[in-house]
Amino acid sequence: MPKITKIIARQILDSRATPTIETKVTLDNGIEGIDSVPSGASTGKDEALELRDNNPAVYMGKSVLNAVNNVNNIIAPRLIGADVENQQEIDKLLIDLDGTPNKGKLGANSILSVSMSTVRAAATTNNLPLYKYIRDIAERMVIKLSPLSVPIPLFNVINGGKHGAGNLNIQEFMIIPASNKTYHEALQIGVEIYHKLKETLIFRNAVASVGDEGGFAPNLSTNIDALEAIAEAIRNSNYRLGVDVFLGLDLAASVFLKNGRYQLIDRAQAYSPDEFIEYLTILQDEYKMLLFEDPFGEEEWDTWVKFTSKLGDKVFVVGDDLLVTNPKKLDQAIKTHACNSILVKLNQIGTFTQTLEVVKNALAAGFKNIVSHRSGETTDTFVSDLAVGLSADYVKFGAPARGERVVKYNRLLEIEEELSQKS
Ligand code: 2PG
Ligand code: MG
Repeated sequence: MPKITKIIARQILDSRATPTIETKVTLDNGIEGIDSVPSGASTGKDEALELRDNNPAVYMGKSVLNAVNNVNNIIAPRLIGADVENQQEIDKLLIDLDGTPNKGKLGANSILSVSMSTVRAAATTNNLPLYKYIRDIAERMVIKLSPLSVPIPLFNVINGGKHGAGNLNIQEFMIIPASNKTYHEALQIGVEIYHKLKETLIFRNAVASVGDEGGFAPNLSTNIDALEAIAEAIRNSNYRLGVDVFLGLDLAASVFLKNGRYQLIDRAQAYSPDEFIEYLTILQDEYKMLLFEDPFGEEEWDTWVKFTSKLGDKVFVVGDDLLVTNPKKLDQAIKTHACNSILVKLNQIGTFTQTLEVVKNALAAGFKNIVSHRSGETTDTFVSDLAVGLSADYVKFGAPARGERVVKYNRLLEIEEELSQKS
């Protein structure tokens, strides 16, 4: 029974030059687990609290020294001597130590960094790949998992909204390889279309620099222009839209919902909720859309319900800001049929065990689960192993470009190879 002997947190940087927290857990057999936590830009209002120092003189208020201090001086003394294999107990202790519903006292960033690092240290001490250890925990929690395989990625190839240049309202324009592809085939599709898209954007005289998630942040004037550029890139590739590859959108619609209406740059007049449902239905048909994430505001439950009853048998209607990986919100969505898929983000809820509990409930209700990064990332690959361990239906790790995204895709390649050698 390996015991925790040391926990040390540090402030490091994420991919947006913003401080975040990394924690190292050491065991009595010398084994270490190190993980760091990501950070969102378009956050749901009910996410667990990300503790920042808010001192404008230091890193423009974004430093996380209080969160670091909470790990080193409040959490560590309580966890020294704990059995690292008892993750549920560890997470319960972290939750109790914080004592607030949204981890507002110690910060979800400090709590999660410890939670992830203990899982990793326990996996290593058991001589197991992280995904396998995660799967073993999930099985012990009686989560209904599909067979072990590497999920298909959703590639966010154009970054708009809060991740882009500020011109496009829609946050993520995604390409989705068909589900009959293997992971490495899907990766190749994503990469080849990504390069074709760059050519297409250059041909259109649109700037081909990238946004927060490695997708292009072009100076196009409408959201439809972005979809057209992607459709053209696919036509110029070896793949067929609607056969080999589909499209998806994360609208993060709360950002452009103003006074009950959805305001896109594509037209002067804002859409009423019903008109917006109609608009998305047309897009679905024209662009072979397979997925809509946060198509409506996070409080607009009635609109979600209408949309899901209309299109839910054709597309994944994904709750991200709507559900914030929170069991109560998920419950509401299951009861009302507001969506049919959940975006799973560890730092929205703040511990490993709670994340698995949410996934358990989602799968029991027949929801699809998509394991996701955040727009502010580190080179941590925990989410790759989490996705495989939980047999996620999809992963969402951004574009296949930029180190903090690519490292996650590369980890999946490694796992795919390992799994194929075993079978
Ligand atoms: C999202 C995410 C990740 P952020 O909205 O799905 O792509 O963005 O991390 O900024 O919330
Ligand atoms: Mg989202």
